[in-house]
Amino acid sequence: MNVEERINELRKKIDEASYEYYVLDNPKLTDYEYDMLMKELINLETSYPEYYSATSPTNKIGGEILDKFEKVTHSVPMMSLGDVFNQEELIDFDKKIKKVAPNATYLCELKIDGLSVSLRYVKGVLELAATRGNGTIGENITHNVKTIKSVPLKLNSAVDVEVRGEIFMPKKALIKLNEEREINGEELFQNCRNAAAGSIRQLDSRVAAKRNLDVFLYYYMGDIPTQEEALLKIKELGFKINPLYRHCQNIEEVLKYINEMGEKRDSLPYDIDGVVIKVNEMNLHDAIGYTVKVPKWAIAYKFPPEEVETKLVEVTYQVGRSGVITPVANFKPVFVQGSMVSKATLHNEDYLREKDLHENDTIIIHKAGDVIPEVVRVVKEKRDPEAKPILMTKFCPCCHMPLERFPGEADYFCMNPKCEDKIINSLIHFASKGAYDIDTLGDKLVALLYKEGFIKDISSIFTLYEHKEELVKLPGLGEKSISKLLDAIENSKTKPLNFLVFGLGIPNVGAKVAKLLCEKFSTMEELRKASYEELSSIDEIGDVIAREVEDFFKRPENNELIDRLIALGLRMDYPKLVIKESYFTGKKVVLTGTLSKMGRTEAKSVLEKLGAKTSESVSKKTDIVIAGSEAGSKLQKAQELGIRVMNEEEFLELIK
Ligand code: 3BD
Repeated sequence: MNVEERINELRKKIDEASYEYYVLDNPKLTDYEYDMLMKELINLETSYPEYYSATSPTNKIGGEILDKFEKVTHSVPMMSLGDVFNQEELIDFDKKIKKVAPNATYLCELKIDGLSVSLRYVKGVLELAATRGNGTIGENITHNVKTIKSVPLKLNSAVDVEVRGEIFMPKKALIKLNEEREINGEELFQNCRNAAAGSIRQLDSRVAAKRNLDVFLYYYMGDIPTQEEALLKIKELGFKINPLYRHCQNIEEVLKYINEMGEKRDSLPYDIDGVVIKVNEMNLHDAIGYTVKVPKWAIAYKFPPEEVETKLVEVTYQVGRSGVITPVANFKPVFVQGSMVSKATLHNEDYLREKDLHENDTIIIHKAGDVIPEVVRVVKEKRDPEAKPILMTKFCPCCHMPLERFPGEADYFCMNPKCEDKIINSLIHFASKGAYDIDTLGDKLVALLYKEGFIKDISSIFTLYEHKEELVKLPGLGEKSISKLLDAIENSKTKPLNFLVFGLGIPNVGAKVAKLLCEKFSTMEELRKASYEELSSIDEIGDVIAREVEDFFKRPENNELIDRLIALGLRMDYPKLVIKESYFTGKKVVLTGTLSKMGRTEAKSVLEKLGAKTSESVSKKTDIVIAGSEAGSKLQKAQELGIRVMNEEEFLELIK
């Protein structure tokens, strides 16, 4: 078998395995076998770029980055759906249908809570994926949709076809994503739909590729007698359809379906917000008709968000490591959408005021996007007329110092640097996963060691061994657990600098920013003397962060802490890419077309080692475009913008 044949064979095998895994949810290969095939294919494609193919499964990892979203006009507008909220309204819908089409039956589907997408295939190859937009004009999101594992880049037959469906983020993927975002200090997504929308609106497809999006298709554009056959046709083409659809003969069966799905709702791995009921027979659709953009032959039955009543016990206040004060509603535990909850954040003073809570109030709780409990409202009718309103505290719940709220800010802060809760929470943060990650030094142990006077600041964690005799006597601890703890502390000291920088708790410096800082300033010595100008010269770092970092390292107490950490032997450097000074150093380079002597990944890595920044799209900021054979629109754009274009020979000459 020659190379080309092997490449084709690998692509076919991987496509089949992906289909079994992601569409059928029935893997036939182990992860290891799959990874080995993928590895071999990547190697071959890198060594033989002449066999590049836009539909190769290696394209699933993303790579394309856009400057902006392009508008696209749908070949046929995407319609809207009317909705009903109860049985009566649904029975009304049925009556109207039956007047015109007494023989109609219903095809019921789950209403996936995601965002609509249209996929266009030309000769069996995915050519365009677009959002719904206003129904007529949407946005081109092909680069991101290509990274969705269950979306075939190529169909089994070379047909021209358009299908539509709903992109969604599975519940588990949202939980995982929010955990990461928490560590990185990024805002959490409130629900699966927002997370899916935020992910599909990424210019960088490598970000979207990591978001575990998925899509159920439900609409086939073509001649087909029934919606049920449309679903089967879509499935046959190789797409994923939601398996929980049902063909109902009458409205009674529809109501039964709705009730069953309502029961199932919590246990499904994705969010649904209702059921869509469609007249199954396509030849009846025109007779039943349309109102502007809304078909009269279909309707959405919306489920109510699950709301539960309970009693407010008290509002308490938490002190964050930065001193930020968060009011928290504590209520009688209730079961909401699959779990017991007893607390919900009230965010800040303005939010608290808006909710208008009074002592002992009866309150309604729901879970935003199945994850985060929220106080929806107070049941005013059940309020004791004597009850006092609950107002934001003006004093720190821990150290009792007056709080400060700065103009234009929503939060109150405890400004006392000696506030114990602040210190304990910053120590907890330092030891936590994602930061210095000291195994076995959990939240409760940090609090205990602080209260008992063994740790006062970060550096004293590393001198704990001096107190071993006393530590083993602490309640709940013993020789064994203390030895384990001390070992874990000692072993943590070799972590690269970025974990320490994150652990220090500089305002606005999350895990990601810490890494960026260390990539630029590879040692603590360099970082601590970096100026505002140098800091803000990092692309992703803006004014605010640059100012915070500079301020942090200007403070003598912080510098003294760092000096102590250096003396205690913590690692103070970040393993840096060794950059060889060259023609490319500091230049922004875009690769396009096919290089004959080198794969794309290799070329990129060579350029980065020479200090170039590579990017996927040509803009005014690009310095050089390296154009291999069959370079297309990027080359054209470079020429339009008057950017230096280099061919492969020149490139190879310069990197010799
Ligand atoms: C789903 C229209 C029709 C083809 C019009 C009957 C309104 C969002 O799972 N069928 C589904 C789902 C959505 C649908 C249709 N079937 N339209 C459907 C749908 N199983 N979610 N939608 N849409 C999709 C919408 N989206 C944003 C703004 C306004 N309307």
